Amino acid sequence: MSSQFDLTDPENEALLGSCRQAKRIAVLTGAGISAESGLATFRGDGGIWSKFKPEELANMEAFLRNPERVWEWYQYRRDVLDSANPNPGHFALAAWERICPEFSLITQNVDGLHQAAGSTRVIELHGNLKVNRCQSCGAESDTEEIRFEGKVPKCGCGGMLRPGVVWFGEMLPEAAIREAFQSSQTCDLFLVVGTSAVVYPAASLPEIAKESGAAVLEINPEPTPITRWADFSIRGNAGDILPQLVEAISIKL
Ligand code: BV8
Ligand code: ZN
Repeated sequence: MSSQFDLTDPENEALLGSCRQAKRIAVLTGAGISAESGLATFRGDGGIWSKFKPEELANMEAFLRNPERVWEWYQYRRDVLDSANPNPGHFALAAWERICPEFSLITQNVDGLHQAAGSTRVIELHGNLKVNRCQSCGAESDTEEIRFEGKVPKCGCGGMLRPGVVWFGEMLPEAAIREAFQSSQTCDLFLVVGTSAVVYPAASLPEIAKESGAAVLEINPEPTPITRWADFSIRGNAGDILPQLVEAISIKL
């Protein structure tokens, strides 16, 4: 499906109307919005998980069983991230935030590209790849001086450091999930961009928004479990569609 978003299609008039009138917008993004920045998604062809199983790497048991293996994977992802930049999809959401009175950007991504694009109200549900956390005392540090080169990095207290991301089976950060639920319950437009909508509790947010009366717009080249009940579903790449959408509702990028 081409990503050409046909502005003249009368069906899009209703969509553009919802976007123009929206005063309170919440957005949920997933790995798909960073695909055009060259970062592999989790479940698509060649996706990160396709080589590994989440149970193999992104959970505490795997870390305690083989911390070097888990660190090797996260260091690889940090190194890839060093040469990744925000793409037009990230910049379009940052532009939209600047003109919308209430705009919450809820992300499952741990790559920090929304902040790099200028988004300021970013809720990171699954943590951030560029943070380390101590297994023993919980102290957090950034990754400037910490690199995995074969030995598990240690905290000043002697505890093992782990990447500051949320693993399967782990609670999401209290404040992040509270704010995310709050924005989903009060928004009048909820955008779902670049997520397969299979990871909970993040995937429950669009449902909550819908039940609370918001219009739900999905942007994804593939259908997802949300497609069948979303108010609008655009088949296309976020980096193409979002700039056209914000242009159409006349936001200067
Ligand atoms: C938890 C961080 C409470 C690490 C990740 C019900 C309720 C509560 C929990 C559960 C539940 N059911 C099951 C669970 C457990 C589990 C879960 O959801 N499992 C799933 C797999 C069934 N959830 C949890 O464990 C969560 N914790 O619930 O705590 C608790 C605690 C104890 C006991 C019970 C409950 C923690 C989940 C967080 C896991 N951490 N990542 C890391 O990154 O290494 S998850 C990982 O998946 C990433 O964060 C990723 O963001 C996330 C979701 O994936 P997507 O972002 O959607 O990426 P994906 O590749 O799947 O899809 C990409 C999409 O983009 C595709 O649709 C594709 O078509 C599209 N696309 C591609 N190109 C483009 C595009 N779209 C637009 N433009 C493009 N160019
Ligand atoms: Zn410590």
